[in-house]
Amino acid sequence: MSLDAPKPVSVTDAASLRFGIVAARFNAALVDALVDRASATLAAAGVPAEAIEVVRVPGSHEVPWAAQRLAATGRFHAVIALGVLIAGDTNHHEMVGDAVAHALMRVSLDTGVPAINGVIVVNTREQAEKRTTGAYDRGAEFAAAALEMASLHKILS
Ligand code: RBF
Repeated sequence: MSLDAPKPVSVTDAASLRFGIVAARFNAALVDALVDRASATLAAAGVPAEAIEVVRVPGSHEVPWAAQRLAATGRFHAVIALGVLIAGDTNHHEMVGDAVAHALMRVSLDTGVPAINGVIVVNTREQAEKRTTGAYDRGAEFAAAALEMASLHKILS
């Protein structure tokens, strides 16, 4: 996919926004880095720590279910789904990645709560590290998308 990520827009109502984060425990160190970087970006924008709820699930396959449950509570302006799928001997990671992307889109459209797809699908651990603990700050990018969508959600509700 393209690396031409959008510049973050300035969100003026961040202090009043609430976020749910779902994080897979598979590839825990890498996903934890996404959680930390996303949370730091939300905090830097002015989101209070108590306005962020983190839920853990076993793997990326379970992420959409928890995202749906969080969204259905009505407590959140956006939900951020985080996981890291790394290729093994087969293309199982691509199949799970596709299913997760479709399911998260359904969560967004069925609940009206934006669900940010922060499940990274890569071929190697090195690629995963670059995008989680390394130079590409995908956690910050996912949080920036969540801030923008949460603010829009509030305006358009
Ligand atoms: N979950 C992930 O989040 N990332 C992975 O890279 C990953 N690899 C898996 C590889 C295999 C062979 C299996 C069986 C599961 C893997 N899972 C992974 C876990 C998956 O998302 C889910 O938790 C389990 O399949 C149980 O539904």
